[in-house]
Amino acid sequence: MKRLPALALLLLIGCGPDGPPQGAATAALHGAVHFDREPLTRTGNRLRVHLTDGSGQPVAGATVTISVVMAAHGHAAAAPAAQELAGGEYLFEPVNFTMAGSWKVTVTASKGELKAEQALAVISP
Ligand SMILES: [Cu+2]
Repeated sequence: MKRLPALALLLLIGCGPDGPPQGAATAALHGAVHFDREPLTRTGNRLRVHLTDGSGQPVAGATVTISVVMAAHGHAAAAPAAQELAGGEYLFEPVNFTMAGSWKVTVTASKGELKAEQALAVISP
């Protein structure tokens, strides 16, 4: 019973998983984007997006899309839909390039009113 006050204090400070997001710190969406394997191949690449909020907590249930564009030629390649994995991770597979050269892969993520976008310049063999 002596330790109860200390425990209560810890719970107040801790970020409870059941509570709704609060404050400005969580009102952000951050994405870390990477391919599973580099250098890239023409087809069959796997792109992962890991979403976190302003507190560094994973963000599940977001809408995440990619576009695969070769700007120099003014064309795009078909992009797969996201598969949502656990822990705020989203997988795009396969990411295919229809020709060798410079491509831009743009990731757009949104949840509620939060939005994040990140573009990667990549080279396909
Ligand atoms: Cu092209």
